[in-house]
Amino acid sequence: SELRKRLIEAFTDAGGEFLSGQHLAEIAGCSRTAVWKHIEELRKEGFVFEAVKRKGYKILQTPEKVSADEISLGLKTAFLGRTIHYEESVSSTQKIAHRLVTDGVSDGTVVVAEEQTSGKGRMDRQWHSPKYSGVWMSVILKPNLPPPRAPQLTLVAAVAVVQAIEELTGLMPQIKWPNDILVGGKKVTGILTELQADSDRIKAVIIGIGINVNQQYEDFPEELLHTASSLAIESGKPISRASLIQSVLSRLEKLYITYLQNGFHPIKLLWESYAISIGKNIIARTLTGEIKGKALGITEDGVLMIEQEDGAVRQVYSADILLEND
Ligand code: BTX
Repeated sequence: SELRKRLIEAFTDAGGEFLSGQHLAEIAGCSRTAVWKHIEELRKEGFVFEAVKRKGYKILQTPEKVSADEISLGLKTAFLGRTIHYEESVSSTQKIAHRLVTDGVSDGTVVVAEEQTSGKGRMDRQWHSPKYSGVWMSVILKPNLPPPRAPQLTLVAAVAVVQAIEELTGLMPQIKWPNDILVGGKKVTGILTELQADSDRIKAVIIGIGINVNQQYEDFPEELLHTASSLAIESGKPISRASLIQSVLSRLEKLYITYLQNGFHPIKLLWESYAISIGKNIIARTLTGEIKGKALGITEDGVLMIEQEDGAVRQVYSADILLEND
């Protein structure tokens, strides 16, 4: 709107200084309440403001897009993300990636969107993916491997994301098997790995990575407030999504090459160094029931081992994990 344009111009002229609500109201020709509402709207579009009582508002960041150009500029990979498929708004980047695989795209193609209207979690759950505030991407890999090896790639991706978050924010994320990345006990990232395969060979794995980056508390739906967080909330500063994507891709490429050349073992060691649940009492909710016991670690295949009270060790291929004191 015209009014919002005037507000943006005022902030641009202010060059990073605080502008009082009163002053903004005069410039825009509206009430202070209306100014506040428009600022909320701008925040939803990716502007980041700091609001301080009696000082007013200061602009911290204008919306940064994660277009192919923005990601390519400065990307240090050999093949990962060399082809980027970018969209403003999609239902799910996974869906697009599946279609691209069927059409025959090259190994390492990445699909990125500013927003997902029905982002997918595991087991048909939803992944909340608001506009301009997160990394919503799908990475297409075509390893020459049998299908049962695919879950290991989820763990490869988890290590890459943890390392990228550490690099960009200084935070110390932890991994909850198999695919949750937590900061301060709250979920900041989810990973969903899907397959296209013949009976004995993987045609493509599609690794969906969702990272909460610049959301503020108000951007999360009520039901996620206690379990989810964003990198901006946890680190107290906005994070460049394009830089984060570049870092994830370059780390993922390195780890993936290590994995193909040397197998899962080196990845397993890294993964365990970030794992939160190992050695703790957990409950694994699987499709067929609950398994309770102590998480011993993961096998050389990436499968979770749980020691039950009677001493029996169970292997868990897919489950949701609760720490017993959660
Ligand atoms: P998951 O099944 O482990 O987690 C889904 C659950 O997490 C939801 O049921 C909800 O409770 C919670 N949740 C939903 N949205 C968020 C969020 N933004 N932050 C924290 N918790 C949330 C995890 O599945 C796998 C998610 C992969 C998402 C990526 S985004 C790019 C790609 N495209 C796509 O559609 N999915 C993947």
